[in-house]
Amino acid sequence: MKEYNPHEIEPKWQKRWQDSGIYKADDDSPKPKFYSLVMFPYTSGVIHMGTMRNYAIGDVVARYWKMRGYNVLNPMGWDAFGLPAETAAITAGTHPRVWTEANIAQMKEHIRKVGICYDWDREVSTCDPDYYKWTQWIFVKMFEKGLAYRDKALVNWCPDCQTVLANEMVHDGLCWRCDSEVNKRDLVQWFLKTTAYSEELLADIDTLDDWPERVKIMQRNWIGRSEGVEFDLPLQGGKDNIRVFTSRIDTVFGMTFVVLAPEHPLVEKLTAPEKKAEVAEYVKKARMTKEIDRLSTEVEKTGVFLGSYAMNPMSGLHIPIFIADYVLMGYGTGAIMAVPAHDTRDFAFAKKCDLPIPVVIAPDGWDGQLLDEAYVEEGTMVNSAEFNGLKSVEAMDEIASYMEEKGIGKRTVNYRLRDWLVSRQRYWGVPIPIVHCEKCGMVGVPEDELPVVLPEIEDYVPKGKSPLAAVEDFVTTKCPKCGGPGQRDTDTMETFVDSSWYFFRYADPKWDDGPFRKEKVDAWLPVDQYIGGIEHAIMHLLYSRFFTKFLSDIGLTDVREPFKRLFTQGMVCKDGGAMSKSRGNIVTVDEVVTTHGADSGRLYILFMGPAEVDVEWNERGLVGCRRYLGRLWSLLAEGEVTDDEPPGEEAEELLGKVHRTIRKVAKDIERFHFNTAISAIMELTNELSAYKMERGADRGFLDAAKVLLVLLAPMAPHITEELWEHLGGEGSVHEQEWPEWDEELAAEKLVTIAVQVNGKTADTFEVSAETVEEDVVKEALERPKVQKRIGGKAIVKRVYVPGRILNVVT
Ligand code: ANZ
Ligand code: ZN
Repeated sequence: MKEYNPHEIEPKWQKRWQDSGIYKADDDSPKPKFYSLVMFPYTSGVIHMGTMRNYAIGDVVARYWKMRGYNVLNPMGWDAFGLPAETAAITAGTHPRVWTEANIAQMKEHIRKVGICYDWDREVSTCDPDYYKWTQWIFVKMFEKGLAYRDKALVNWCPDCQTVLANEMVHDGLCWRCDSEVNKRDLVQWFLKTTAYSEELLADIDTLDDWPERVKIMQRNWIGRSEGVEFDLPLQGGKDNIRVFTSRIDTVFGMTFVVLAPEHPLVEKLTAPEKKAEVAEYVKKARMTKEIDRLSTEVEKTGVFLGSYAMNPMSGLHIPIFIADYVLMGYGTGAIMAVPAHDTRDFAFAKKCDLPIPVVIAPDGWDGQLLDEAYVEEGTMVNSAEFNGLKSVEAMDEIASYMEEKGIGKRTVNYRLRDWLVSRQRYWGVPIPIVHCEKCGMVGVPEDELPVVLPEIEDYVPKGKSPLAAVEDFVTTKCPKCGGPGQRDTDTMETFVDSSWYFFRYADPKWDDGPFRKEKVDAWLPVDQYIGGIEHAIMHLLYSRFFTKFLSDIGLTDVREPFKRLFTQGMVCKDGGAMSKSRGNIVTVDEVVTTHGADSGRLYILFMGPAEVDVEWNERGLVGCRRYLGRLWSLLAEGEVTDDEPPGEEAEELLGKVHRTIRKVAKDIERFHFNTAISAIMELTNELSAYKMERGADRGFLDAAKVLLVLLAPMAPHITEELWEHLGGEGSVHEQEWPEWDEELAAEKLVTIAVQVNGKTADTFEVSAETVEEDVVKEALERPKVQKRIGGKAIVKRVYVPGRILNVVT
């Protein structure tokens, strides 16, 4: 046969696979199902080796489980709405739709070129009206259930993106997309009520046994459950109350002031006339301060006295009311009882404003002195009326019960999780399917009038207002309820809404009488293996879990958790940073395929390191993989293969190696250690090579070679297919069953090593016959008897007789 030429064999097999449809998932198969899913890409137009890692891993998983006898669903689609399409389109002068469609075509072509086995019959694109019709439908269902609502709120505004952002999209005070500083605005926006599921979203994390621990921790922290007490502080000379939330009710007698968030609705009312100017100034400043700085214990605490007082309902003390930016409107009630002796930030603030700092929780051995810093641990109750002498943990419970009995306050569970702000003042997204009617108020667009099609417009440059508002014949409509004049909502949904249910649609992608049929999704879901980046640990995974619970509650599915197993792959870095289009340090799939071929690229990306670890791109590694495939090619494609039976012992030795390799590769694939799986296959290749040199290509060689091809097929699908055909294999290598391994055959042959020190035997031990010298020496020198004999002297010489004796001379 000719030399190894990936550019010849790869397109050939890609076409054959496409024509034969071997990757189609079968809804009616009697086999057990396996749903393998990679996070679908944003349609940026390029697939680089960083994103390719994701698809390569998913492809191995899908191919492997197919060979293990499963009915595999391995779909692909496009997260096709979103800001970058607009930005790119604005600079290039093309319409976002045109830009997106061109990118999809190109990305699809690149994915085809690397031989990923998606079932393209199930392709889903979120900007396709056949898809977003159902995104809108789900939104209307949420609206009808009160889970989609419109409200005026203090929201995050990105001045650069000219739109609002959800809390999850503000990272350290910066916009997750463009890194601009986010500020706050009072705006009327659409929210999805994620908080209706706080409890369940948190509790069900415990059922996700096959999720990475760190993702579960991030989700738990984000939901942020906190138990405490909520109670009202009566205001002096008014009927209003200030409601506070505390997780430390045991410290209530130490409250010497109250702090409101600067944005708190009572601020204006509680500000004394002579304080108005100062307060207004402070509020303005606070609004411009980043949240991260506001919460930091490092930053100096500032605040303003409002000139009015409230009462501590437990001690009866009258205490001053302040505003300070370290209290946030978005958490708890937006107001706190300040206990300077036991809270670090309150302490700093009290010091600065010269407020009293009475101790109410005494540390062990406390002598009544004032504190140098806040004491935040547990202790014994003091200065707390009838609760004195109790342990603070007990007092926590007793005080809470007391307050509940007296009707002063009540135990509550507070969550950090906020409702999800989903409306955006941008063009390229799903129109919110709501009509505003003077008579009926807000009306959800009924199913038979969906989709509300995103109109084609010329001017979609952001102006801080929805571009759709300028499209008169879009806005003007009839109220679906009363038929009177109505106006369409002009915001669009953010793209995380689109991606919160796409994995359901793959199970029934063409259904047009609903988002999907229950029997289809209940047969395919949950996703057996989800693979994606750690950057989605919170947003996408949380929103998808929320959607799943909602869809289940309205009877569309029995599934309550969408992703059974989750794997987060590490990043591919180059020049000191993660590969990304914006950083300009990418290696594209296209260039790798063009220079070295798809199989080499795939093999290298899997071989670079453990799949969960970040790795640095290195061209030489890629070349090495190409070389390996070249060697494999000459080994199997050159020379005659005979039907001769090999002699017993030699056949047995090779067979042992084959079975050990089958076992290792299977186990490694299942735990995402593709790199060591590939090493094992490379070792087997070397063994075969030595065998061929000694014995020639006989029957034993042929059998082992075929197994090797099957094991390598999920990783390098083209070359294995070609060589399989060459060796006379039946059908496609990808339709072979994963070979069974025989533990007995796979058992390692053991040998006994005698360790001699200066010619005298010090110890003997057993190792696998295949252990290399380095490991034998290491183990030998660690043995106590050997160490004793050496007695700390330097080793000047050592001689190893393989499999028998190690002699060291001191
Ligand atoms: C009094 C107190 C005394 C507090 C003490 C702590 C220690 P977690 O546990 O995270 O839920 N807090 C409440 N609402 C706040 C807001 N909007 N902005 C900033 N801080 C707020 O935190 C609950 C605690 O955080 C509450 O308990 C409150 O301070 C503060 F020795 O109340 B604590
Ligand atoms: Zn109406």
